[in-house]
Amino acid sequence: MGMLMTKLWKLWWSNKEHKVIIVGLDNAGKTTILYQFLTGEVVHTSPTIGSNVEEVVWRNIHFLMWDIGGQESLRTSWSSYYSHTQFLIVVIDSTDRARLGTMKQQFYSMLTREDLTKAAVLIFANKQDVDGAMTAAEISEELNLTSIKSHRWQIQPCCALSGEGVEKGLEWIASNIS
Ligand SMILES: Nc1nc2c(ncn2[C@@H]2O[C@H](COP(=O)(O)OP(=O)(O)OP(=O)(O)O)[C@@H](O)[C@H]2O)c(=O)[nH]1
Ligand SMILES: [Mg+2]
Repeated sequence: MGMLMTKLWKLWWSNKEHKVIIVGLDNAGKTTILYQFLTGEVVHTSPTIGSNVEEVVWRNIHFLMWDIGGQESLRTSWSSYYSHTQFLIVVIDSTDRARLGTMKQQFYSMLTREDLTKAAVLIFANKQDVDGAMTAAEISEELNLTSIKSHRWQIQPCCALSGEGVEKGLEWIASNIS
């Protein structure tokens, strides 16, 4: 009986879908990251109008990932995706110093949302391949991440084009499934 229960539990757990939403300003690399997760390859992207959704299965864990368009006119609609979110992925273009403040505002306003209180937060410091890109440590300091006590969070440098760092982010997410 014990064995059967264990098997059933494992089956149920592996079939359970974990909701992930991917946000960030336009051009940050969200869609590129989504398809890295899905295919391990770079796809040609154009700015996302609305959202893309894909089921990503990684080490037998099922994720339903929503990649939401980041253009200014679309940001007010982000909140319609929040309910039941288990993981929030924030993608930052590490070359875009000028708009980090805008992203910070968006991010802190998200952290106050009741429908995101249970979400763990992964921040991708993307485009690390570009010379002069801000490091994860710089971004962390700029966003004052260490002050965040309300959510579990992690910052991960990555390059969505080569895929470097992307899987590490997924590993962190997997290790924070509750
Ligand atoms: N150099 C470099 N370019 C990247 C990287 N990741 C994405 N890009 C490029 O950045 C551009 C925008 O990528 P997208 O994935 O479409 O960006 P997005 O965040 O989905 O943008 P919206 O859909 O408008 O919100 C594309 O030209 C990508 O090829 C990276 O790690 N390094
Ligand atoms: Mg996109």
